Order: sequence, then structure tokens, then C-alpha cells
Amino acid sequence: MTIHRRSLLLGTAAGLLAAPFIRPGVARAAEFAYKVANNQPMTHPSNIRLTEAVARILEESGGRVDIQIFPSNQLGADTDVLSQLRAGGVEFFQLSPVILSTLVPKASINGVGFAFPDYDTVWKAMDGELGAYARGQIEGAGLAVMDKIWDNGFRQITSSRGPIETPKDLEGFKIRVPVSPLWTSLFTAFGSAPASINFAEVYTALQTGIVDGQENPLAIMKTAKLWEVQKYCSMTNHMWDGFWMLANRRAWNALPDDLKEIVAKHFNEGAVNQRADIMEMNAGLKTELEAEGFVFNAPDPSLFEAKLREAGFYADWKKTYGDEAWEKLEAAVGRKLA
Ligand code: X2X
Repeated sequence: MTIHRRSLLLGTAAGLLAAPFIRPGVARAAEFAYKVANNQPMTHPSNIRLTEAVARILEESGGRVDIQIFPSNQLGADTDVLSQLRAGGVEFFQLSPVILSTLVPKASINGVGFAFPDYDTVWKAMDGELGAYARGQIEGAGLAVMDKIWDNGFRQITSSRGPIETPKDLEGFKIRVPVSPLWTSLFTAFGSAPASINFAEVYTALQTGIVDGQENPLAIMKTAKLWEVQKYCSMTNHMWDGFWMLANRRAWNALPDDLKEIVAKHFNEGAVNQRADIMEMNAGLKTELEAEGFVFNAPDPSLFEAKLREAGFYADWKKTYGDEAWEKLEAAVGRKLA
């Protein structure tokens, strides 16, 4: 129970605690009453599609599988929920592969700076060999994972201080990064001062000035209302990030094959639809965020990549991931990175 108490306090402190999302009229007496957690509010496309998916799973399983959504870190910060997932306290969890690397080191390979040029390349890679490689690593660490990764997006840097135009602007910059060695290393290579902070505390960290900036895809700037605490948005596209739908392996294996199939089908369909939603949302987001007060700029990414190369970022991570993973990444993006 201590975990729940702590999470509750954390949620309150972050001002993010909302009423748990409970579907009306559903008696919670299903044969498999499972939980799915994530770090996004119900307005994010992830939870819109997840709501649809769990309703379809309930229906198609004839009421046998009832999965309740816990959005907005209601069960705790990402790194805590990852522990709960392993222990079986939560059965499903949507998590960034880059944060997952705190448990599965090579799972973060998609997050290498400036590796992916566009979404076509991302989906070919993540639905192809690179994604299969990552899922193999995840399964090897004792978790189950659905085939289709959900989109988070291409990450952009926001600041309260001024636009990021060249790598020089990142020197000494106090930036929040998610908890992961890859993120810390990326911004250390730019000479920034990265602070590892779970998403549950990002808004408060920006509001109180613990950090001057953060980086996230536009969809999250929107659903987390970051214009309230940030001014500048620099379109660096420095990393593509997603969310794997992870499962506790015992809970997953407890499902008979026909139910596994139903759950996997709807979660994977949810991912594919959510990707399309974010794509559509992206088209209008810059204008919408400008209207909220964000000031945009589009720096030349090649300057940033050159700075990372000079700092040894690519050479170091090639060594850390090893040749097999690195070659799969290079094959996926169609060029040498180190
Ligand atoms: O923590 C973040 O910044 C977020 C929401 O993008 C992730 O889940 C990695």
C-alpha cells in the first residue's frame, strides 16, 4: 500500500491527480480485471484510442477481460510504474522505449539523436526489424510486449528563456529530460545541464523554475498545456519516441490464447489508429500552439548532429549498444551514424 500512498501524494504535489477513469455501468467482476497505466491525460490520442480498445476488448471477450485505464501517472511516476509492472501490481503499461532502457538497455536504440528523418522511416523500422529486435530484448527481460508501438512523436525543445537556434544555445541550458541514460548523455554532449525528472513533475518543475526548458513532441505540448509555463519552441526534431504497450508476463500468460488474441488485436489496432490521429493533429499544432503564445523557430538540425558527433556521442553509443543493434539502426535509417 505504501506505493499507492506515495503515488497519490506525488500526483497531488504535481497537481495532476484527477478522478480515476471509470467507465459507468460496468460491474468490476470480470474473470480478468486488469489495469493499464500511462503518463498521458485522457485528452491525448493515446487514451482516446485506448478507451476504444478496452471497450472493444470487453465486448469481444464477452465481458471476460475488463481493463481499466489509469491515465496521467495516477499509479505513480513512470519509473515507479515500471517496477509495479514487473511485480504484477499493474498488468499493462505504455512506456517510452527510452525510459524502458533503465531496465532493458538496448530498448532505447530508436532514441539515438537525429537518427530518423521522417515518419515513413520510423514506421518501417519499428514495424520491421528494428522493432522486432527491441521487442526481443524486452521479452528477454521478462516482460511481454504488443507488436505495434504507439506514437509519441518527434521531440522539440521548449524554453522560457529564448529560442534554441544553434548548439551554443544549449550550453549551460537547464533542461528537464525523462529518466534515461540516453537523454542525459544527449544533452550532456551539448554542454547542457540535464535534470532527470519524471513526466508527472514536469509542469511543476517548469512553473517553479527548477529547469528552464524541456523537450517533447508537439502533441504533448498541447495536451499538457506547456504554453502556460514555456515561451519558445525550437523545432529540433532531435529524437523520435514512442510508447510500447508492455504487459506483466504472468498476467499475460494467464490469458487463454483466444483472449490473448483479442487483447493484442485491439491494442495493436489502437496503436495504428493513434499514429494516424497524431499525424492529423500535427498538421495544425504549430498554428494552435502559436495562438496559445508559443514562439516557434526551426534551427538547422545538421549543426546539432555535427556537435554530437564531435562530442563522441555516436561512437560511445555504438559501443554501448553493440554492433548488432547499431547495424540494425543504420540499416533502418539508411545511413552510417558512427
Ligand atoms: O516523459 C516524457 O517527456 C514523455 C511523456 O514524452 C515520455 O513518456 C517519454
